[in-house]
Amino acid sequence: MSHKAGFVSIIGKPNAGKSTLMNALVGEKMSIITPKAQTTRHRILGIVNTDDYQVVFSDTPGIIKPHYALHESMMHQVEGSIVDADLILLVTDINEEYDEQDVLKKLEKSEAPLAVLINKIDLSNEEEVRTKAAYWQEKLNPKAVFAISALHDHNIKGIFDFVLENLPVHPPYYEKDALTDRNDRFFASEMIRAQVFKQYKKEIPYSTEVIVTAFKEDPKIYRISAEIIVERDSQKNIIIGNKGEMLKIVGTYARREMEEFFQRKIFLEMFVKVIPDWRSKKNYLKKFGYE
Ligand code: GDP
Ligand code: K
Ligand code: MG
Repeated sequence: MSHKAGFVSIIGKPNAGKSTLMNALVGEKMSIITPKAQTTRHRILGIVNTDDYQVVFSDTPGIIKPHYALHESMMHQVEGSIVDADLILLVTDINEEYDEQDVLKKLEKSEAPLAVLINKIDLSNEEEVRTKAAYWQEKLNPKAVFAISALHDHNIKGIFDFVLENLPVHPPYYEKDALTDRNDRFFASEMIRAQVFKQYKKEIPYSTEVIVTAFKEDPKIYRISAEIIVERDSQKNIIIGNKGEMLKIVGTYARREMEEFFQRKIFLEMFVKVIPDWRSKKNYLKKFGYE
């Protein structure tokens, strides 16, 4: 018996359900999920291991036209994951329009086998599913088309079986106990960022970055310090809220998520800092981990 291993790239437009799918496939809350576009800013690996195989899924930012240096970094990460891919899963929302070429152009960078996943079929009907499946078959001639609901775990096993069938014979790329390429600091900052996306409106989530500045692991408690970075003073006031009440809400929910994720008590302190136009400044982007 020969060991299989490979990279499986999950790509698509913003909000198609890529991160929900990734979490369903790996069985962990690895990627943050919110109803807002551009929640995912990095390529995040989720690794599934058995004795016989190692599947390395890449969750990626939704494909958009870049408006900031930040977006350019996000799109480079998508392209990197497509170039590396042994297999590509294109996630589409059954109700989204697909007239422009952004996503399809990116796919031209790879000859890896492709499956189109028509997601959110719980919000649609059989006739629409048939129409969309025929549309994708005609448009991209993929190796397979799946109708799924990532949120309701519908047909996820079918995708996993397809992935295993199409995975190359190869030794493992990572340690066989690795679950991801990201560290605990990254996941802590993502859990705070998820709350920023959920609790604030308009441009606030998009103007915010979260950096974990200290992560101290005591046996019974993790002590975490984080900076919430925004672009303007007015945004800082909104993040903090009247008498600090908004920041307190963010901290409470983020702490709960962390306690579940790390299976530890968490002490969390947060500071809000203004860095004008950080999204357009290459030096800050680099410092924040966007290559
Ligand atoms: P991403 O931007 O492509 O990573 O999408 P997310 O995974 O963050 O999901 C965007 C939104 O779509 C979230 O509110 C999800 O709960 C929702 N969503 C994802 N999959 C499904 C699905 O199968 N059915 C429904 N109804 N909603 C879904
Ligand atoms: K999203
Ligand atoms: Mg996402």
